[in-house]
Amino acid sequence: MYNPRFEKEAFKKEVTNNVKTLFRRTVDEATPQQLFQAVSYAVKEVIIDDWLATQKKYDEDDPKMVYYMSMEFLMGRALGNNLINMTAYTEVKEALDEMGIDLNAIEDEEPDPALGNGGLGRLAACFLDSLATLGYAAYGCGIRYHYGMFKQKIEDGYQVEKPDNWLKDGNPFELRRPEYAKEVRFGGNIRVEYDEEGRTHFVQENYESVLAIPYDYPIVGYNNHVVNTLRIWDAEPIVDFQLDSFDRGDYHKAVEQQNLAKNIVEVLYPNDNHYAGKELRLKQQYFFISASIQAAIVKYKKKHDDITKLCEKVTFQMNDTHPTVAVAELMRILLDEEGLGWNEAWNITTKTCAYTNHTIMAEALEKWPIDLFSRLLPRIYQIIQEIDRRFVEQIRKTYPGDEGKVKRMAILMDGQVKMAHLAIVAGYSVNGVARLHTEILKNQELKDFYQMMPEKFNNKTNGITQRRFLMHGNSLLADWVTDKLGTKDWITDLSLMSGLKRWADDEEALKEFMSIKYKNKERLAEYILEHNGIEVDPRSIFDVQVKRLHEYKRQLLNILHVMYLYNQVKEHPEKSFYPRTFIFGAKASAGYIRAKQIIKLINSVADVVNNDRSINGKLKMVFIEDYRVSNAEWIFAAADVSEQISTASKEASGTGNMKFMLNGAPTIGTMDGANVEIVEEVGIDNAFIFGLSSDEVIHFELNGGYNPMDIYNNDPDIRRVVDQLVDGTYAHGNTELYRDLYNSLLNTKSSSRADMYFILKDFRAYAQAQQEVEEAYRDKDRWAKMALLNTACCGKFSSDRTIQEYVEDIWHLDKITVEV
Ligand code: 26W
Repeated sequence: MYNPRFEKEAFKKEVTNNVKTLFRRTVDEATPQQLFQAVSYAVKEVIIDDWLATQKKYDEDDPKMVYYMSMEFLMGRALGNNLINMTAYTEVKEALDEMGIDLNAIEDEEPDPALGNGGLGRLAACFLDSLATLGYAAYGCGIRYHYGMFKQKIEDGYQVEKPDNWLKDGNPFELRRPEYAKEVRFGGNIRVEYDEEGRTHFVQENYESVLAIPYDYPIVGYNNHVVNTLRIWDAEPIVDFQLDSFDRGDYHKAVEQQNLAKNIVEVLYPNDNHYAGKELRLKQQYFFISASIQAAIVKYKKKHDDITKLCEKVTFQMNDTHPTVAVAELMRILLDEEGLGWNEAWNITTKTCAYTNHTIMAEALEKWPIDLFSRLLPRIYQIIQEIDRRFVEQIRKTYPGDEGKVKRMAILMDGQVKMAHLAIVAGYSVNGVARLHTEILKNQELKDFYQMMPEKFNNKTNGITQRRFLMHGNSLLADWVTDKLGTKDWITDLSLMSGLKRWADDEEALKEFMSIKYKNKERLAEYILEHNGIEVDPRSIFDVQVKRLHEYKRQLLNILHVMYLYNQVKEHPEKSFYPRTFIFGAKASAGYIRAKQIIKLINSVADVVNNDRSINGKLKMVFIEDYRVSNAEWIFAAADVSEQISTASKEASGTGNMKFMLNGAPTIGTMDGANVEIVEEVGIDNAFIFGLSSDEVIHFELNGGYNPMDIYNNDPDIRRVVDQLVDGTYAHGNTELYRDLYNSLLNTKSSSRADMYFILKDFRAYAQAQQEVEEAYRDKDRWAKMALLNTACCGKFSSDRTIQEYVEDIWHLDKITVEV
């Protein structure tokens, strides 16, 4: 497709000129990093035209907008994605080729922006892509962390965290907007004043403050000229450090404000699903929320003078409880700055805020100690007290005499502020992220709330963007899909993928499909050789588990099964065994000791297995260092088998599962999260499902767990692998290295319940399912068909579908079109 805005000669000239003005160099002299910058600025130039046009259109049409409030946006690299969405990838690649520049190499120079941990952050990024592509007005609101998710190095098998200095060379796509700076206040005390009319005013005194400076990133929609904005806030001291404050004896205060500004945005908390109660984290939350809400109100008031109609133009979507102070900050502005009464303010707030829950893991729930919270955010705390007082009154009215309800549902209880309760009480919508997850919320975790306000609860099954995870990550398959469907429309309507079903029995098509998979496996094999020094055979089954490391995700089940297979292969060399490569990728939260032991164990087993010549390379294991968005794209493209083996009920949705499916990898997994819906779409015969159901898990949990010793005592194969954790097999004779993992399974010493995540309970069923994977893979035609059907049936899992549902059921946004 000819794209006049990326006319080759003009683009080449632009790049050459950028190299000259930015770096005083010629193209030949420029470093790859400099070329990346020069190319990015040339692309940005075109994006800005659309950005301006989009903002102008918003000004004219005044559509309702969603502010997607999130502590995390795991964007991944922008250059390639922007080129794809501007439909200019091929042209630019050719233009650069003619200049002797390799676009792929240039793309590799871009730091992978990792302002997020895992699923929740990447979901936010996919949502922004879909919002722009569907033509909805949206802002992403977040934090410009100076250091994103740490870089992971593996040293001697252990995870070592290195800082991710992603801004060190500057970021070509960002735009600093000091003219929209906002002040954010912390601490101090609240003084009550009365005016002539007897109205109360709350004045915050002796506070510390920082200046929030927005940086805007363009979010390019696919082929529609829509460019939305991700606005992330940086912090600066409110007044420059001045000597005269020293004279005034305020030296200390000046230094403190300086430090506050520096610390607040310094680093992303690398915790996934674990609440640690750190004061700095609460500061981060209030910092970006206060700035974002203030900015949203200013923007609204520019066009509208009736603040009570805010909900007609604005929705604040809270990505988990992390942004939930938004509720109280909005109340504060309405009460203290707009001068509304409580009922009026509450009425607006409860029509404007909505909440998404992403986890039922108890340890993830944010419950701030009241003393910390009230000290840091005194006015916000007052407001929450009043919200709580009124809510408790309402509980007592609805359930007279039932103080159990009050205890379970109050926002303030046992010295804590329960953020989820605040979000539910103030939100007009509460949604889970997959059907099963939403049912568990309604029937277990949030049962009391569901009974009292059922109308708020709804499900929005997650999705992923096919632009990044097929077009960019797997261009061979993307082109094949276009060819087979005879249209490119699947790029914005993934339901069209079902048209591929008619190729499921076509021998030629199946061959093509599998040969693309093979090429992607070769590409990954090269990456592995380069990064791990391990040779893997692309003809072996690529069995992949990539995701954050967490006990509930059960990487340990996977690894114990590899240990079991290894025992089998050694013991029965005569038995046929289809060669397999087990691929892992995972970051562990820096303070999560057991997760880090599991990484060490993966690497230890890999060492033994990969170096055992007696097994003829039948088994290989690879731990891919520094799993992140950019290498994920290649990994999904190359996977044969998708490991989704969480303890049923624990994984809210999963989104990696959808990326594998899109790329033609059948799932081996439990009936958990969105796996349930994946199986529904693709058919039970095209997946490998095993293990306890979520009802069974919940039942066991309500009855104090189960006794893994029965299994250990009666299943010699299981007993053997469990014992191998402490007999030195994988630890050069050290019997203590994995003692804690051993104990966690059998509870001989550990304090928590034995085998909390039902690893031994599900082991046999898992091994059986893996056996079925092997048999299915041996039958080439059957496997190819299964793989193709996974791609063909993935239509539901586009984030375009998810966003459309949010729009229809929760946000009620107006579609806009932009012409240039
Ligand atoms: C307070 C610490 C903390 C940090 C992050 C608590 C909880 C989180 C997130 C909710 C963890 C997360 O990323 N959850 C994942 O969200 C995805 C998107 O909805 C789901 O697909 C995953 O199942 C869920 O684990």
